[in-house]
Amino acid sequence: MADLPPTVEAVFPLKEIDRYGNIKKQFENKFGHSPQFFARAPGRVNLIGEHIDYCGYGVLPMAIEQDIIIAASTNDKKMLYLSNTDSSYKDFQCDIQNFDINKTDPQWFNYFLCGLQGMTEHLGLTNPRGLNCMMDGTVPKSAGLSSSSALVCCSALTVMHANGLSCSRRDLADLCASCERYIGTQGGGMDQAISFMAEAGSAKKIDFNPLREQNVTLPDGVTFVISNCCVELNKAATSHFNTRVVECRIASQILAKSQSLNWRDYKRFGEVQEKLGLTLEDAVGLVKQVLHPEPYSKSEVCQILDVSPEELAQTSLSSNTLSVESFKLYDRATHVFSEADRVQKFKEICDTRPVEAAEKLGQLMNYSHASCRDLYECSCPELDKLVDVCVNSGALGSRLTGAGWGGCAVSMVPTNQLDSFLERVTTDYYQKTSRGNKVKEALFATQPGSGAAIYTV
Ligand code: ADP
Ligand code: NG1
Ligand code: MG
Repeated sequence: MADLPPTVEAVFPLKEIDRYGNIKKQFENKFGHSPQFFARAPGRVNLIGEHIDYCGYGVLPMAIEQDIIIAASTNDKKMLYLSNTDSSYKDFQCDIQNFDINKTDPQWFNYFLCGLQGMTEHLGLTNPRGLNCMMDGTVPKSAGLSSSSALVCCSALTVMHANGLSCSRRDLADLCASCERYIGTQGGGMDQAISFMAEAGSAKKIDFNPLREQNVTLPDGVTFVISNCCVELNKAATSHFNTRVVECRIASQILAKSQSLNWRDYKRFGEVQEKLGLTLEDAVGLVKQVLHPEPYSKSEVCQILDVSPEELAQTSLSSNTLSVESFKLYDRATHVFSEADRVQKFKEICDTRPVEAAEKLGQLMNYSHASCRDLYECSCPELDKLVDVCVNSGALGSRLTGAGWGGCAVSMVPTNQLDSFLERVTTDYYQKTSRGNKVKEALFATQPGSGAAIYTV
């Protein structure tokens, strides 16, 4: 069936042979036998549409070459044995059916457990097989390229295949979006969707509820370049991410209430907009009319929604945002509606190819970054500096990608200026900030890569 993740015999591209060979060798050293199969799931770069998937709006990512690979075999001991080729990630073992996912200390193996638990529940596995796994990752971690989701997706795929089962790519994407929330972050479904649905050579417009995808052909003559500002932020270890999710939820509920809707039925801007039959432009107008630009205190929110703080915790907060006291509803809502509009415009330009298409796309990327920086406040000084350097080095557009507060920028660069762009960014960001030794893994051109797959041996 075309919709299943491909299961292919392990004939690897030449440049990958050494990597898979090394993972196999490390697996054999650890477990004393050869792996039965490999699972692979890629990270992604989001070209535009930041922090809007969990509000119900479409996004425009593409898979990258960097990925998580798991070499695996089954065991009869009902145990999970998990190792990593990077020895800074310590070995982990637990009963395959009996474990806890720690939300307050999100260590690496907890992301694997998210995939394991999601798959076990989804497939109704009453008797899952024990697993021996060796993991290898090349997605820069905590840098907005979705190393966490690549890991969760790869884990789910491993569990599925080890138990002789199959599941469509769409179901896998939906289920992994849900089960990554066991780690505590209340994200949307962008990362898991592109990891499973990606096709080499094409970016995708991904829409949600229900999950849908369309190929987007990027303009000729430009190359997308990723640059990591080298500041890391683990989204599950802090409340930055969930605070934004919660601000959007509360703003949706206040907008719904202002229009006499039953606000308890609403959690996302997209649902409110649809119910009211508004365009995105109308929705920005409604924000101006209903919300005030100054931050809202928790007591003001409680007063508007006519609930106690305890009730607000139930209707709107997450466990790690219970003590947040100030909510910037106006700015967050304005970002989401205007960013959703930029995604639509970006797709339209890719589809219709007007004159100066690449320049127009670049401008949308620049506006997106400004909105993330100023309205959503999910950038950081190093990332802002890097985006400025990218624009001054010849990028037609540059913006933070992924959740932010550190991590990567994505820039659209005329292919005939790629070499000079890379040189200038190296000098003006990496060397000037004493990060010159990191440039090899931090700055690279990228192409739309392929989606998750199983390789049998
Ligand atoms: P990202 O933006 O990369 O998704 P997150 O903060 O969501 O960042 O997740 C990063 C976490 O994922 C890391 O702290 C680590 O626990 C886990 N992780 C990422 N890559 C690997 C890897 N190669 N091996 C083990 N764990 C990894
Ligand atoms: P990263 O940066 O990959 O952890 C997160 C969310 C996405 C999306 C982006 C911001 C998860 C698993 N991922 O990505 O759903 O909201 O931030 O656009 O929560
Ligand atoms: Mg992540």
